[in-house]
Amino acid sequence: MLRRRENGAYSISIVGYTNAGKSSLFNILTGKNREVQNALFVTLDSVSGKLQNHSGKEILISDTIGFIRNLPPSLIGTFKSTLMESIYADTLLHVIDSSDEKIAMKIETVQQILKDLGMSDKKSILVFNKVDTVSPERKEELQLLAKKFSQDKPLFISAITQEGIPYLKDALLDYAG
Ligand SMILES: Nc1nc2c(ncn2[C@@H]2O[C@H](COP(=O)(O)OP(=O)(O)OP(=O)(O)O)[C@@H](O)[C@H]2O)c(=O)[nH]1
Ligand SMILES: [Mg+2]
Repeated sequence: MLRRRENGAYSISIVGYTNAGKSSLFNILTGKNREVQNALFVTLDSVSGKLQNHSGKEILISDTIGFIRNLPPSLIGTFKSTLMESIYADTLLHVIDSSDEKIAMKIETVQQILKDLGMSDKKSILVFNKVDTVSPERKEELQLLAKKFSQDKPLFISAITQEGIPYLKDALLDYAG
Protein backbone atom coordinates (compact mmCIF):
# COMPACT_ATOMS: atom_id res chain seq x y z
CA MET A 1 0.00 0.00 0.00
CA LEU A 2 1.05 3.53 -0.62
CA ARG A 3 -0.04 5.34 2.48
CA ARG A 4 2.79 7.69 3.25
CA ARG A 5 1.76 8.14 6.84
CA GLU A 6 2.17 4.39 7.41
CA ASN A 7 5.66 3.84 6.06
CA GLY A 8 7.17 7.30 5.64
CA ALA A 9 8.48 6.62 2.13
CA TYR A 10 7.78 8.95 -0.76
CA SER A 11 5.31 7.26 -3.08
CA ILE A 12 4.61 7.48 -6.78
CA SER A 13 1.74 5.91 -8.66
CA ILE A 14 2.08 5.07 -12.34
CA VAL A 15 -1.18 5.85 -14.12
CA GLY A 16 -2.24 6.17 -17.75
CA TYR A 17 -4.31 4.87 -20.61
CA THR A 18 -4.34 1.13 -21.09
CA ASN A 19 -1.41 -0.23 -23.14
CA ALA A 20 0.71 2.94 -22.67
CA GLY A 21 3.58 0.97 -21.14
CA LYS A 22 2.92 1.45 -17.42
CA SER A 23 3.94 -2.05 -16.36
CA SER A 24 7.02 -1.93 -18.63
CA LEU A 25 8.14 1.24 -16.87
CA PHE A 26 7.24 -0.18 -13.45
CA ASN A 27 9.46 -3.21 -14.13
CA ILE A 28 12.42 -1.03 -15.12
CA LEU A 29 12.11 1.24 -12.10
CA THR A 30 11.61 -1.52 -9.53
CA GLY A 31 13.36 -4.55 -11.03
CA LYS A 32 10.10 -6.49 -10.82
CA ASN A 33 8.64 -8.69 -13.51
CA ARG A 34 5.00 -7.82 -14.03
CA GLU A 35 3.25 -9.14 -17.10
CA VAL A 36 3.64 -6.90 -20.15
CA GLN A 37 1.66 -7.47 -23.33
CA ASN A 38 0.44 -5.60 -26.37
CA ALA A 39 -3.17 -5.85 -25.23
CA LEU A 40 -5.74 -3.89 -23.24
CA PHE A 41 -6.17 -4.40 -19.51
CA VAL A 42 -3.27 -6.77 -18.98
CA THR A 43 -2.92 -5.27 -15.49
CA LEU A 44 -5.99 -5.54 -13.30
CA ASP A 45 -4.53 -4.91 -9.86
CA SER A 46 -2.09 -2.58 -8.17
CA VAL A 47 1.33 -3.67 -6.98
CA SER A 48 4.15 -1.68 -5.39
CA GLY A 49 7.90 -1.96 -5.66
CA LYS A 50 10.88 0.16 -4.68
CA LEU A 51 13.19 2.43 -6.63
CA GLN A 52 16.48 2.84 -4.81
CA ASN A 53 19.63 4.82 -5.44
CA HIS A 54 23.20 3.97 -4.46
CA SER A 55 23.03 5.86 -1.21
CA GLY A 56 20.03 3.85 -0.03
CA LYS A 57 17.39 6.48 -0.69
CA GLU A 58 14.18 4.80 -1.80
CA ILE A 59 10.73 5.60 -3.05
CA LEU A 60 7.69 3.41 -3.41
CA ILE A 61 6.31 2.99 -6.90
CA SER A 62 3.01 1.39 -7.80
CA ASP A 63 1.71 0.06 -11.10
CA THR A 64 -2.03 0.42 -11.69
CA ILE A 65 -4.88 -0.67 -13.93
CA GLY A 66 -5.15 1.16 -17.27
CA PHE A 67 -7.61 3.95 -17.99
CA ILE A 68 -9.99 3.93 -20.94
CA ARG A 69 -12.66 6.28 -22.29
CA ASN A 70 -15.64 3.96 -22.02
CA LEU A 71 -14.81 1.60 -19.23
CA PRO A 72 -16.61 -1.76 -19.57
CA PRO A 73 -19.22 -1.93 -16.76
CA SER A 74 -17.71 -5.22 -15.55
CA LEU A 75 -14.44 -3.41 -14.79
CA ILE A 76 -15.79 -0.34 -12.99
CA GLY A 77 -15.59 -1.88 -9.50
CA THR A 78 -12.06 -3.25 -10.00
CA PHE A 79 -10.96 -0.01 -11.60
CA LYS A 80 -12.17 2.23 -8.81
CA SER A 81 -10.89 0.12 -5.93
CA THR A 82 -7.47 -0.25 -7.61
CA LEU A 83 -7.20 3.44 -8.33
CA MET A 84 -8.28 4.57 -4.88
CA GLU A 85 -4.81 3.59 -3.65
CA SER A 86 -3.31 6.24 -5.89
CA ILE A 87 -5.04 8.87 -3.79
CA TYR A 88 -2.35 8.24 -1.17
CA ALA A 89 0.52 8.67 -3.62
CA ASP A 90 2.62 11.82 -3.33
CA THR A 91 2.97 12.12 -7.10
CA LEU A 92 1.42 10.53 -10.18
CA LEU A 93 3.41 9.51 -13.22
CA HIS A 94 1.06 9.79 -16.17
CA VAL A 95 2.47 7.45 -18.84
CA ILE A 96 1.54 8.25 -22.45
CA ASP A 97 2.04 6.20 -25.64
CA SER A 98 3.84 8.69 -27.93
CA SER A 99 3.01 6.65 -31.02
CA ASP A 100 -0.73 6.83 -30.47
CA GLU A 101 -2.78 8.72 -33.06
CA LYS A 102 -5.43 9.56 -30.47
CA ILE A 103 -2.89 10.86 -28.00
CA ALA A 104 -4.71 14.10 -27.06
CA MET A 105 -8.00 12.32 -26.43
CA LYS A 106 -6.24 9.77 -24.27
CA ILE A 107 -4.41 12.38 -22.18
CA GLU A 108 -7.70 14.23 -21.69
CA THR A 109 -9.49 11.03 -20.73
CA VAL A 110 -6.90 10.18 -18.10
CA GLN A 111 -6.96 13.72 -16.70
CA GLN A 112 -10.77 13.67 -16.57
CA ILE A 113 -10.87 10.32 -14.76
CA LEU A 114 -8.30 11.57 -12.25
CA LYS A 115 -10.54 14.59 -11.69
CA ASP A 116 -13.59 12.35 -11.23
CA LEU A 117 -11.66 10.37 -8.64
CA GLY A 118 -10.79 13.56 -6.77
CA MET A 119 -7.12 13.62 -7.77
CA SER A 120 -6.95 16.71 -9.96
CA ASP A 121 -4.93 18.63 -7.35
CA LYS A 122 -2.28 15.96 -7.07
CA LYS A 123 1.07 16.55 -8.76
CA SER A 124 1.09 14.65 -12.04
CA ILE A 125 4.12 14.32 -14.30
CA LEU A 126 3.59 13.57 -17.98
CA VAL A 127 5.89 10.82 -19.21
CA PHE A 128 5.91 10.32 -22.97
CA ASN A 129 6.84 6.67 -23.42
CA LYS A 130 7.67 4.72 -26.63
CA VAL A 131 9.77 7.58 -28.03
CA ASP A 132 11.78 4.92 -29.87
CA THR A 133 8.81 4.79 -32.28
CA VAL A 134 8.61 8.49 -33.15
CA SER A 135 10.37 10.80 -35.62
CA PRO A 136 12.20 13.97 -34.47
CA GLU A 137 9.35 16.03 -36.00
CA ARG A 138 6.78 14.13 -34.02
CA LYS A 139 8.83 14.69 -30.88
CA GLU A 140 8.58 18.45 -31.45
CA GLU A 141 4.81 18.12 -31.80
CA LEU A 142 4.73 16.20 -28.55
CA GLN A 143 6.64 19.00 -26.79
CA LEU A 144 3.92 21.44 -27.86
CA LEU A 145 1.17 19.07 -26.87
CA ALA A 146 2.76 18.58 -23.49
CA LYS A 147 2.64 22.34 -22.83
CA LYS A 148 -1.10 22.26 -23.38
CA PHE A 149 -1.62 19.63 -20.71
CA SER A 150 0.94 20.40 -18.04
CA GLN A 151 3.07 23.25 -16.77
CA ASP A 152 5.80 20.88 -15.65
CA LYS A 153 8.59 19.81 -17.94
CA PRO A 154 7.51 16.59 -19.65
CA LEU A 155 9.78 13.59 -19.74
CA PHE A 156 10.50 11.54 -22.86
CA ILE A 157 11.41 7.91 -22.41
CA SER A 158 11.44 4.49 -23.98
CA ALA A 159 10.86 1.47 -21.80
CA ILE A 160 12.34 -0.62 -24.64
CA THR A 161 15.60 1.21 -25.43
CA GLN A 162 15.74 2.78 -21.94
CA GLU A 163 16.29 6.23 -23.44
CA GLY A 164 15.53 8.85 -20.77
CA ILE A 165 15.30 6.31 -17.95
CA PRO A 166 18.39 7.41 -15.94
CA TYR A 167 17.13 11.01 -16.11
CA LEU A 168 13.65 9.94 -15.01
CA LYS A 169 15.05 7.97 -12.07
CA ASP A 170 17.12 10.94 -10.91
CA ALA A 171 14.13 13.26 -11.26
CA LEU A 172 11.93 10.95 -9.19
CA LEU A 173 14.54 10.57 -6.48
CA ASP A 174 14.88 14.36 -6.43
CA TYR A 175 11.15 14.75 -5.81
CA ALA A 176 11.49 12.55 -2.79
CA GLY A 177 13.82 15.24 -1.36
N1 LIG B 1 8.14 0.37 -28.87
C1 LIG B 1 7.87 0.42 -27.58
N2 LIG B 1 6.97 -0.42 -27.04
C2 LIG B 1 6.73 -0.35 -25.72
C3 LIG B 1 7.39 0.57 -24.87
N3 LIG B 1 6.92 0.41 -23.61
C4 LIG B 1 6.02 -0.58 -23.67
N4 LIG B 1 5.90 -1.06 -24.94
C5 LIG B 1 5.02 -2.14 -25.40
O1 LIG B 1 3.67 -1.70 -25.23
C6 LIG B 1 2.84 -2.83 -24.90
C7 LIG B 1 2.09 -2.52 -23.62
O2 LIG B 1 3.01 -2.48 -22.54
P1 LIG B 1 2.55 -2.66 -21.01
O3 LIG B 1 3.71 -2.30 -20.16
O4 LIG B 1 1.89 -3.97 -20.80
O5 LIG B 1 1.43 -1.51 -20.94
P2 LIG B 1 0.42 -1.16 -19.76
O6 LIG B 1 0.22 0.31 -19.79
O7 LIG B 1 0.90 -1.74 -18.47
O8 LIG B 1 -0.89 -1.91 -20.27
P3 LIG B 1 -2.19 -2.43 -19.44
O9 LIG B 1 -1.75 -3.03 -18.15
O10 LIG B 1 -2.82 -3.42 -20.36
O11 LIG B 1 -3.05 -1.20 -19.26
C8 LIG B 1 3.77 -4.03 -24.80
O12 LIG B 1 3.75 -4.71 -26.05
C9 LIG B 1 5.15 -3.39 -24.55
O13 LIG B 1 6.24 -4.19 -24.99
C10 LIG B 1 8.34 1.46 -25.46
O14 LIG B 1 8.97 2.32 -24.83
N5 LIG B 1 8.54 1.33 -26.82
MG1 LIG C 1 0.01 -3.02 -17.18
